[in-house]
Amino acid sequence: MREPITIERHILEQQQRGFPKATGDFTQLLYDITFATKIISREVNKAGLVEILGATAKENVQGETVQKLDEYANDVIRQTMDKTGRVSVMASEEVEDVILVPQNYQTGRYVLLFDPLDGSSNIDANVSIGSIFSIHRKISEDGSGQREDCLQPGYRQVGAAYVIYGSSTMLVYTTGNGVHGFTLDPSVGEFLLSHRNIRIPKSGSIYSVNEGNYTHWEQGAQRFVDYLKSKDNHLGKPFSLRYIGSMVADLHRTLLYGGIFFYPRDQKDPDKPVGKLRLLYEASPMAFIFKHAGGYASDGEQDILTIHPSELHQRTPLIIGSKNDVKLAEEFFNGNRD
Ligand code: P6P
Repeated sequence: MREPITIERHILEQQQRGFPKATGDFTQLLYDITFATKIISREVNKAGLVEILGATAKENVQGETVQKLDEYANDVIRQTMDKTGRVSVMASEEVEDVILVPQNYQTGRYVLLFDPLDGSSNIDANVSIGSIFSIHRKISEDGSGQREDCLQPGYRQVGAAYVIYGSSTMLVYTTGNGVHGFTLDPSVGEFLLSHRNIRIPKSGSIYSVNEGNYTHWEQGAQRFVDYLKSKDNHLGKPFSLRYIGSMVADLHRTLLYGGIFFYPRDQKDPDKPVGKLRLLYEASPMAFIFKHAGGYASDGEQDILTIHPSELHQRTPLIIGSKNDVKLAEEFFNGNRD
């Protein structure tokens, strides 16, 4: 029997190996995140049985209907994290402004950005959904954290993680020293190491995009998809299309199997000219994870991790996956290839 390695032990070993002088705050912050996601997993996995499915009467800052589980997940993460003394400020996809540490509680050295439940419009159909986390160090001088601490480029992240609530609940994280996957064993309530040092194939044979938006795309994106579907591409056969419409699920498959996922800019919605996905708590943490698994993420012109954010909820086109496939996409998107 393989020795069970809990995520707690793995995080500690990573810290001892990488940051021997660390205070343990970062390690504890990661533990806190895993605790919050265990609670969310419990609710997601019984959602069909208790009155927590469906939508609230509210809209979030994105103008999207807030699902009951969205709100629940957001509250669980905020309440788990905001009094630990490890974060200075947080930002959530569900909350318009930054989330400050409550008065009379100690602030910490870290910044947590999160999408509490991505893909939540799929909840009622029992499609896999996920939580996404991005961790930065505080950079502002004074005690309490502030907006500028959240508006950092992705290359400054010190950690990133996602949890996929699917046929099993899996947590995938990196602190810059490889990408590691853990599967929740609900019988003991522990995340156990199941995918050691995940590496994405350099090239793949699967593409993942909502082709329903084809007519709204710029020409480069259209030509790229035409190329992928032709038998004259570099594979000599058409790519397979897989699209779940839940980013964490689509990206988890891409990370494990290889290939490319993209949500390009489109003219479909004048309010979202650069595409639908958000930079700070979706594209950036996923780009950090894919980078440390040997993959790459671009907005069509530049590495996602080099973008300097100006707004908490700013959107970005996203092309992410096997490095060779994303670099090829950039050539089409830039008009250097047709
Ligand atoms: P579309 C879910 O709402 C989400 O934010 C991502 O999880 C997913 O990749 C995308 O939107 C799907 O968007 O326009 O294809 O339905």
